[in-house]
Amino acid sequence: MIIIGERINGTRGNIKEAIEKKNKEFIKKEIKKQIECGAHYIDLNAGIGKGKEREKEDIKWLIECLYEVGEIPVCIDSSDPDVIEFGLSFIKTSDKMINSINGESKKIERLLPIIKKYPESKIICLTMDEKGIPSDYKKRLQIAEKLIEILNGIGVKNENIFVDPLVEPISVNYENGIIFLKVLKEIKKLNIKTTCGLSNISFGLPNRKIINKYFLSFCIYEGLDSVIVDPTISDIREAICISEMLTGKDEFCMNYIKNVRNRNF
Ligand code: THG
Repeated sequence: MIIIGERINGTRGNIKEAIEKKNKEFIKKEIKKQIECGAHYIDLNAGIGKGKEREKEDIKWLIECLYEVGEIPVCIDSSDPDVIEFGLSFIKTSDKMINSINGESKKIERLLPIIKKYPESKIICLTMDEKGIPSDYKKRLQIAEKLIEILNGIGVKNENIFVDPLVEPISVNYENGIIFLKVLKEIKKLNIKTTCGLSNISFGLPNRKIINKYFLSFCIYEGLDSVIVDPTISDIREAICISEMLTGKDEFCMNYIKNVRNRNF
C-alpha cells in the first residue's frame, strides 16, 4: 500500500496558521512525523483561501520546508493547474504525484502540456467532471476510462495512473460506500492503480476513526493501491497491515509479525 500523508493541508486549522506565520519548524515536524509513520509521499496542499498568487507562493514555501527534512517524494495537491505547474518546477525528485486531473475539458486542456513535461510522474485522476461527481458508478467509470485513454495517448503508462473513485460521506447518502467500492472494483479490472482520500467517508458522524478503519479494510479487499491518510493514527497503520495480511498480500505474515514486534500499532 502506497501511503500518502495528508497532514500538510491548508484546510486544517493549525497548518493554515503555520503557513500564514511561515512557521517552518512546525511544518517540518509534521512532515517528519508522517515519514516516521510510514508515509511514502507527502501531500502538499497550500490552499488557505487567499487566492492563486498566495497559493503559488505558499506551495513553493512548503516544498522548501520539505527539502529541509529530506528528498521526500511530493504529492502536489491543488485544484488549480497554475499552482501545480508552478509547484512542480521546484520539485527535485523524478518520483512525484500530481493531485489531480479530472474529466473537465478545461482542466484536461490546461494540464496535459504540464503532464507531458513530467512523463515519469504519477497522476491522480478524479472521477468527476464539469457536472460534479456522478452518483451513478458507471458514469464515474466512463470518466476514468476517458482520462486513461487521454493519458495513455501522451505516453503515460498505466502503472503511473492512479484513479480516485472519490469517497463521499456515508452520512449524506447511505450508498456512498458501496458506490465507491463498485467503481474501485471495475477500475482494478482495467489494470489501473487506485487511490483515495479515506476520511471523507465518516464526515459528519461520531467515532470517525473506527468508520475509517472498517472502510479502509473493504477498500484493501477490493485492491486499493494507495491511500491519502494520516499515517500518524495508529488505527490506520493497523488497518493497513492486518487487511493486507488477511487478503493475501503478506507472505508468511512476515510484515504483520514485524509490525507487532516493533509495536507499530
Ligand atoms: N482525493 C484526492 N486528494 C484529496 C482528497 C481526495 N486531497 C484532499 C483530501 N481529499 C485529503 N486530505 C485531507 C487532509 C486533511 C483532512 C482530511 C483530508 C483533515 N480533515 C479533518 C476533518 O475532516 O475533520 C479536520 C480538518 C481540520 O483540522 O480542520 O484533517 O479525496 N485525490
